[in-house]
Amino acid sequence: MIDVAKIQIKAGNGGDGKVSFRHEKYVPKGGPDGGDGGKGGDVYFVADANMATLMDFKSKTILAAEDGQAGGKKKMSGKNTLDLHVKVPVGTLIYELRENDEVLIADMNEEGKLFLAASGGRGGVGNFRFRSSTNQTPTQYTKGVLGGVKNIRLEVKLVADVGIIGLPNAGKSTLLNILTKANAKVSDYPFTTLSPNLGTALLKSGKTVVLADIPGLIEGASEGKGLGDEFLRHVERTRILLHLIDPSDLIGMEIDVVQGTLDKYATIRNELEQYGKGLTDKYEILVISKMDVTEVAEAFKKIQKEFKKKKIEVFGISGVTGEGIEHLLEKLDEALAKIDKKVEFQTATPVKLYDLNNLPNRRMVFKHNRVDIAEQ
Ligand SMILES: Nc1nc2c(ncn2[C@@H]2O[C@H](COP(=O)(O)OP(=O)(O)OP(=O)(O)O)[C@@H](O)[C@H]2O)c(=O)[nH]1
Ligand SMILES: [Mg+2]
Repeated sequence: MIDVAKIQIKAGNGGDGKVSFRHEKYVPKGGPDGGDGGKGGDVYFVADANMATLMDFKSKTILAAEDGQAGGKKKMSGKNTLDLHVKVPVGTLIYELRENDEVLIADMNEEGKLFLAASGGRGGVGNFRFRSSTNQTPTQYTKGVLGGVKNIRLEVKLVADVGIIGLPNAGKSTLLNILTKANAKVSDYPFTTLSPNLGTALLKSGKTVVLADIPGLIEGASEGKGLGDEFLRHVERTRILLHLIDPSDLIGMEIDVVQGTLDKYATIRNELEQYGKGLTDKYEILVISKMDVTEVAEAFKKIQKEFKKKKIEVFGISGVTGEGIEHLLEKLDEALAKIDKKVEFQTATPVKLYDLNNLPNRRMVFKHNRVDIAEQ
């Protein structure tokens, strides 16, 4: 899924230089003492791994750093203002829109990457600096330089290692918050999450895993029902599915808790199937949530047994007591290791090696500081 936003960024203008003269008790008209203006704030983009989408830019389309302060009396320079740091998701491409074309100016491909997109204007010069033997009462000053203004298009493809999927209210955001330091909104009504939240967790193997809390899917999502198939597109860009099922709302219903759980599983799997694009081929970890609820814990063994018949392993967790969380993290570690191996294998395409002395006149591919030549 590609998320795009058009925004304008404005760096701060420099503050103007000041014209002023000293006023002291017995010196009615002292020398010039107007200070210089401060520098305007720069606009930077910062790649932030905890940000998932460009949603924030849909409502806020003009982002301006503050102007530098004007110079003051007594040779006081105006304050330089703080720079503006605009957070964007890791993987954001930043294009500058010019009159007839657009130019890629940055690829925010790494966590913490900082990119100076527009520089603040220099401050103007106060009249103190214009003093000379022939100009003892200078009234000259210069204005601050205007800050840079750019029209920008942001584009991001969402990528996460693990997509937490399930029906609304399953406890997806709660789980994301427990597994990572995310601060996703949790509430007891469906569709609390309207756009994916991201979080990162450090696994025992030392690997970092990025998890995305995908908004609730419902029957018909693949045809645009509920929050629609947009979210299935987010699922497309994950490598592992963490399918979360909450049996607690089946308690007291006519349907048996175990059967209801199987039905819930089938509903989501069916939507993944309908959507296509290989979603059902993804590695899936099935997790039962809300194990702190007595009836859920009681039904768990039976649920496990039923899924075992389908050769599906089931984990149980509680977002309230933390039960099963460690075990789940271990499972994620194991799953990632398996998948990494597979990907390595798939991407190991044969490349013929040359050194600098026997370069034929072919397309060059730079890889790992070595010159490789791709066969054409
Ligand atoms: N008892 C219990 N309640 C839980 C647990 N996990 C989540 N909840 C509650 O279930 C409700 C829904 O939790 P959320 O984390 O918002 O669920 P969600 O799947 O993100 O929901 P949507 O974003 O609306 O799809 C909240 O009231 C949570 O407090 C759990 O393990 N045990
Ligand atoms: Mg949620």
